[in-house]
Amino acid sequence: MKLLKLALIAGIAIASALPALAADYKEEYKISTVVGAPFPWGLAAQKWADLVQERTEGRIHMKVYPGAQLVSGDQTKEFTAMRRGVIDMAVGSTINWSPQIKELNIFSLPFLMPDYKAIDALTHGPVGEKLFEILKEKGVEPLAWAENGFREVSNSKHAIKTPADMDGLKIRVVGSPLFNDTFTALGANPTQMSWADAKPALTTGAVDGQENPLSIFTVAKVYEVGQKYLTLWHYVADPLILAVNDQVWKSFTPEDQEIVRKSAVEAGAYGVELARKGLTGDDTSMIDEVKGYGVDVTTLTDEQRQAFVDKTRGVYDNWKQKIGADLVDMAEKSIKER
Ligand code: X2X
Repeated sequence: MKLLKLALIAGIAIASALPALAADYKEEYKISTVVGAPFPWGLAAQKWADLVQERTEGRIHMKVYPGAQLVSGDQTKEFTAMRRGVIDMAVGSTINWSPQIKELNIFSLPFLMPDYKAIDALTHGPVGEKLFEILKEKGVEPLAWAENGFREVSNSKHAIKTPADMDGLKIRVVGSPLFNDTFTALGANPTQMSWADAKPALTTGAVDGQENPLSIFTVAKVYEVGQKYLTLWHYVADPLILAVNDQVWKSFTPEDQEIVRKSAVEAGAYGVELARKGLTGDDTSMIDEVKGYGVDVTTLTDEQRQAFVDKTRGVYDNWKQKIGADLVDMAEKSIKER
């Protein structure tokens, strides 16, 4: 009896001296994304999983589930599912999480961010920090930023050069009411639907147009479903956030947390690089690629762009209040000082 007690105490002592054991870990951690490889978004998620697999020597095995399949295709439910632990991790668009986190609508304020430096000034400045604090309060551990990209508008009818060209166009938009307001202000007829429903709706002509980054436009071959006219207007951009459910995060040892975080930062930076490929500096090969598919590409002059800014200013002002004027002021300042 005494021996047994001793053995037990020794056992407990050994167990408590050990860090949280890999044996406590799940066999698989599910990462939700809306699109998988070869989209930059999916490649970033895959890179995250690969780096963690290698660096933890398989202790943490992460698998990408694209197509928002873990939330039955309803990408606007992704954040809630992650918070509740239905999914373990996500590489999610700020747009898709904005129904739950109103502050994430900041990236969807029309014409807030004029260029890539402006996106970086937000994600890597005080605005990004504040947003991560908010996400932590909501029960997820945000680790890093990646990027979907500047969202450009396409349609099947005619070139869009002025707000009047949008009159009555049926445009598929994503899941935040802010998008409805923006397109309504421009005279278009917005319809909210998931990405899973978007391509079929474009194919049948149920909608005339859509807005998405060029990496989505090309990889998903959106030009094949009648989207002959594309306008580069840079009106909003959606960063992606790499995040982990809070309970899952806390179950990792400090050493493994460090690996998962560092890998997320690297995978995110890789994703940003891919998302911007052919769209920055001297390399505009992505635009040539799109033209090569027979798409009529319109680049707005500053004056033409201003007409869209003016038309959506009321939406901007209204949503600035909804998002939080302090946060938007902070964003405006970061962009000015970029
Ligand atoms: O649904 C979209 O348009 C997409 C793929 O860009 C997002 O998930 C925000």
